[in-house]
Amino acid sequence: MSSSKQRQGRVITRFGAELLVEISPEERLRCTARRKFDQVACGDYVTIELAEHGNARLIEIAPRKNALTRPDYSHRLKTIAANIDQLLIMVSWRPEPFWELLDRYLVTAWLLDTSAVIIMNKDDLASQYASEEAVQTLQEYTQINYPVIKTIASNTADDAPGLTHLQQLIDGKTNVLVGQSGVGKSSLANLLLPDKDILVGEVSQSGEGRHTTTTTTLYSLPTGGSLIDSPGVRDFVLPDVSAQQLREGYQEFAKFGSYCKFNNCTHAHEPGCKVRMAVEAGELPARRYQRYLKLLSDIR
Ligand SMILES: Nc1nc2c(ncn2[C@@H]2O[C@H](COP(=O)(O)OP(=O)(O)OP(=O)(O)O)[C@@H](O)[C@H]2O)c(=O)[nH]1
Ligand SMILES: [Mg+2]
Ligand SMILES: [Zn+2]
Repeated sequence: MSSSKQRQGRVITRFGAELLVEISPEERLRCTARRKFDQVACGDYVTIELAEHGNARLIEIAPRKNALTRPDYSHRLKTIAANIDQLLIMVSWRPEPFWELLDRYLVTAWLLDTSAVIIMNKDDLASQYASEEAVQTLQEYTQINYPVIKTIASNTADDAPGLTHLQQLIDGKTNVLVGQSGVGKSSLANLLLPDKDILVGEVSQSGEGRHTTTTTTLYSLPTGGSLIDSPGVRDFVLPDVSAQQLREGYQEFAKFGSYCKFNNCTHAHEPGCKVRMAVEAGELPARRYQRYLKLLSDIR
């Protein structure tokens, strides 16, 4: 029976047409994927078939709950990770925070129907590099109810601030670490996975990490759930979003936006816009709103 040669598992990582699939905590198998499975990605649930000589091949990808995508060098959308419960969006004080990128990831989390956690790493560098404006900008995310956790990923697990809180938030979920290159994603992954040895980039004078992460990899968390470390980005372009999706992705607008004069209000220039009034009254953070207007003009 061929079915006795079939196994189900989850994709841990992919190198071209080669996949590493976790069948159980004790068993991992290498297998190959044919071209029709070009979109298979880290986090996919798959069925593989064992062949002779220890070879295995992919025969089915289970329907996905969601997928995080990014355009590749030829501007084709590539799946980074599939079946995600939560985005861990990391920024740092150096490289300095790229707030617009953070906002795009927050909209993406809304689109993918995942929760989001904002991680401000390298908090040891705050006194040296954090401007007052940047500190306030970060504080504004707390104000609009996103969990914000400050970490020092270069510390050891014993004296790493925020780690316990973060562990509680990621427990049992499939979490993906995203953010600019060099912010410390792999360093934090090392802290959360003490028995792994994930390569971390030593930042040279040019600011370029030498061990920059090049493949997305899923790691099982000791307490259940998993953590996916992904390569850093220079930029992250929103996948095709409509103006409506963008404004819905700015979740703090919702409680004001339902009272706007026009029910398709873009919250940009319309009369009777309650979102803009809330911004003017200081009830919504103005900087977030300005970034929203920028993203709105980008998609038009
Ligand atoms: N001072 C300080 N340095 C840190 C901290 N966390 C990480 N680093 C350093 O930052 C550099 C980059 O860390 P990585 O973990 O490789 O960053 P990354 O986000 O995985 O980068 P990519 O894989 O290129 O996306 C390394 O030199 C780390 O040692 C921190 O909390 N404080
Ligand atoms: Mg990395
Ligand atoms: Zn409005």
